Amino acid sequence: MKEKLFEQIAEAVIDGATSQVVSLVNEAVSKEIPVGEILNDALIAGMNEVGALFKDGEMFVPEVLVSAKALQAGIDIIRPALVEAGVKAAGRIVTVTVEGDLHDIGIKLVGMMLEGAGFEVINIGVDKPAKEIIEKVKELKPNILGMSAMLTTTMANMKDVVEMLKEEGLLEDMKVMIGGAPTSPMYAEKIGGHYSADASEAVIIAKQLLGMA
Ligand code: B12
Repeated sequence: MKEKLFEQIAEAVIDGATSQVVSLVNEAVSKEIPVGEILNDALIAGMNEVGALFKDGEMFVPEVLVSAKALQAGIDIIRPALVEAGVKAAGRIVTVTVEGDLHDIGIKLVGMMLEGAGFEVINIGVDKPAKEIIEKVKELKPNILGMSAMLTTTMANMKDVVEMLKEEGLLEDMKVMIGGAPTSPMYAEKIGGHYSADASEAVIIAKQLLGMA
């Protein structure tokens, strides 16, 4: 039964048992379970539990990183199928983590879900200063810029990027999506972006922004 398998995969992510995640995800794929379900109901479910355990002080950063590595190994297996499941490129999205911030697990998940939904996604990395982000936007001409910040101290850098985009007239043909723990719909509205709480919602918002939903 797939529910049992999902539970085992989630457990393996929580335990940071990479080889177990790999073999269980391979098993799920060989049973032709839809990759979207493997991602959401098994892998991300496990990582969500890791987040909850971390919040409650029952897991610590090194363990979280081991879990994240196991999660990544699982994601790597289903990535080609996820991308294939998407239709033709629905638009180009550039993703980035703003200056001062090294967190990229969340934004990579967002990117993967967007790829799965048919978008072309280009991640330009972490700790990127506003100027560099603007240069990349000019070069890559995305339909959407997706920015991530996980620290209250780095969140403000998103505002600088949006202001520079406005100054350069780049917001006329492009939308900005933001996310990450300290951000909120109110903050997004304040700076002139669009918020989404998680990777699944990011797909819905991106489609809405491009008039596809
Ligand atoms: C893993 C982790 C790390 C790893 C990062 C590894 C990596 N490669 O990403 C390491 C160990 C490096 C790290 C370092 C630090 N961290 Co840290 N970290 C975390 C942790 C435990 C999990 C984050 C994570 O990956 N979650 C899993 C993913 C899937 O979820 P997510 O990131 O929230 O992303 C989802 C949504 O937010 C959303 N989303 C995210 N970005 C975007 C972008 C867009 C466009 C959209 C649409 C959606 C979206 O969609 C994602 C998928 O659903 C969090 C705690 C937590 N519960 O969040 C702390 C946390 C974010 N870290 C914290 C801190 C303080 C730090 C350090 C300062 C610690 C230190 N003293 O050194 C450093 C800062 C380093 C730096 N300059 O960035 C604090 C931030 C507090 C704050 N409010 O500012 C947190 C909240 C922990 C805490 N409770 O104190 N961290």
